[in-house]
Amino acid sequence: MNDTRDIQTRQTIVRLLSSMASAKEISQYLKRFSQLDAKRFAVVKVGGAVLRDDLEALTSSLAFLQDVGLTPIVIHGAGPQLDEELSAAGIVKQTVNGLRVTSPEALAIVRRVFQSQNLKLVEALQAFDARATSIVSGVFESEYLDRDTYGLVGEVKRVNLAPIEASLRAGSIPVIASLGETASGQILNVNADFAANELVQKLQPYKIVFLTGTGGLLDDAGKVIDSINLSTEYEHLMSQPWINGGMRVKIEQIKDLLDRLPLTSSVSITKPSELAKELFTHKGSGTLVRR
Ligand code: X2W
Repeated sequence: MNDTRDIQTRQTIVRLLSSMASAKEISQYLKRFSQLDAKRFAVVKVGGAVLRDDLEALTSSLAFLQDVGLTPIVIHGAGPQLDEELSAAGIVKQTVNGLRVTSPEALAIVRRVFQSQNLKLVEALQAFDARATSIVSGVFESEYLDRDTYGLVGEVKRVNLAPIEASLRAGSIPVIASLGETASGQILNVNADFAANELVQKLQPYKIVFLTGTGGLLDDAGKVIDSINLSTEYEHLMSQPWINGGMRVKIEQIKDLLDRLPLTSSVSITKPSELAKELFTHKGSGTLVRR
């Protein structure tokens, strides 16, 4: 970072953060995060809807983290973009248990869309003077989930950190697409929440953040729920008629993720413009899910 940018960045940081919390509070978090090994800081999952609707806030929030010396690991989906492109190609959407049944014709489009969405974020970050590395293969070693049911859909068997570590060593934000590949090199469509889950198990990061369009899990009145304690609230929550399909899958996945992590782990669901608030203030933002 050059001197002018350094000063500008500091000023931006002071302005932004002083509106959120005390300097003491923010410094505590900054210190804690900067003492962590780079790959243990944060995994940030970005839904396709966020790439479509909130790219500017996403880019500035991620670039901001890099400016304060923290490099998040970004894994993204592309669900709505895939819906659109596949439908434009005349491929009718079919899902089983929330997963897209993927034919060979569909896979060609899935690969193209993932690549273009990945580059869109990387280029937006670079245009913001941030360093970012596009990673669209080589991370998620996969096998067919159930070929008869889902077609070319993968489940992750092993996470290869080498491309991510190389990016982090260069101080560059790894931007990872959720495409998998089999041992014989067949590319497979992997649900981005599943891929994020496996990445988190492998890295055991300090912060796990899901960025969504809604900025958190919503209650029956459409208001963001502050926090959920799965050990006492899971059954009750899942029995509520207003929990829709997408949210049900999300809560189940987060439960599965937290069940496999230390008890102290938590997941934050927020929106891009509130990422810094979530990371650097006691109050946080969005929904905090604990075990
Ligand atoms: C997902 C991958 C994209 C994704 C799909 O085809 O939609 C499967 O369902 P979001 O935006 O994070 O939902 N893959 C197998 O998960 O994107």
